[in-house]
Amino acid sequence: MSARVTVLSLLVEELNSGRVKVVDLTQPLGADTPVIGLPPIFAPSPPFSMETISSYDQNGPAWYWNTIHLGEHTGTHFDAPVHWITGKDFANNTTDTIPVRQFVGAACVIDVSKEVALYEDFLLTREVVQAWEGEHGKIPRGAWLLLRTDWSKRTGNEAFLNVKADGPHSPGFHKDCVKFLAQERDVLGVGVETVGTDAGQAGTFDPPFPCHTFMHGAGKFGLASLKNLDQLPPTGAIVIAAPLKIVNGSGSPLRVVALTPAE
Ligand code: 23J
Ligand code: MN
Repeated sequence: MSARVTVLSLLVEELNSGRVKVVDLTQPLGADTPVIGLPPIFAPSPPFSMETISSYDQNGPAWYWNTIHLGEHTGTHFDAPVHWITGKDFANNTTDTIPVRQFVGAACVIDVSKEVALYEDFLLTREVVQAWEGEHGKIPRGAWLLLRTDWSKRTGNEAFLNVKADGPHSPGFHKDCVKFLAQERDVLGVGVETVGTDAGQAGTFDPPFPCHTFMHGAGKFGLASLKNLDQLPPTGAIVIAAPLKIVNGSGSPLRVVALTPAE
């Protein structure tokens, strides 16, 4: 008697042989994790902090554990549609109600790292996406659009947040591109290497924060502060991104992993 061969038993074989790799797209989460800075008229998100409950001591002689305190949108994190006012009235728009099917999706990776190296406020346009589609095929419905900028290779919070006299500078999406991806390609959402899915200067755009406005306004998701996008092919990888089941949560830190063909 032998077990039935299924796509899942084949996947296990491929994982065991190394023909499929698991890539960690997650930044470490700790006190040094950079947090988005907003104009001071708005409430800030606190930095991550951790306090020991016990450490094999009189507070717990055989166990070690901590309490953590953090904003939902800290480090590598998931943005739910309810995060933005444009997404507040959708059904199943919170971390605890999004159908789990949506936590697994194909990845389309657009590499704009060369453009971003030359211009840190680079915005992805619909034209660049369509040129990518000419080479790699049409973005399938329900896929993550991951923007590879190599921004995660910046070392230190100062270079990563890149705040200047006129505010933060980092790449993102042009509003027409966001509408195209959400409405004409029906993506699951967008994932980025920067601190948020909007460009650093997006607070000055019309409308402000167009990526949040139009993605969440279409019931779509966001993934921020990803890394290792340079280890993914343009197509062919699968992303697993399941936020914590926070009741009424607007998002959560999470471990994001990709399954990708080796080589
Ligand atoms: C609140 C306000 C503006 C932005 C954000 C949060 C994020 O980027 C986020 O983490 O969702 S731009
Ligand atoms: Mn967020």
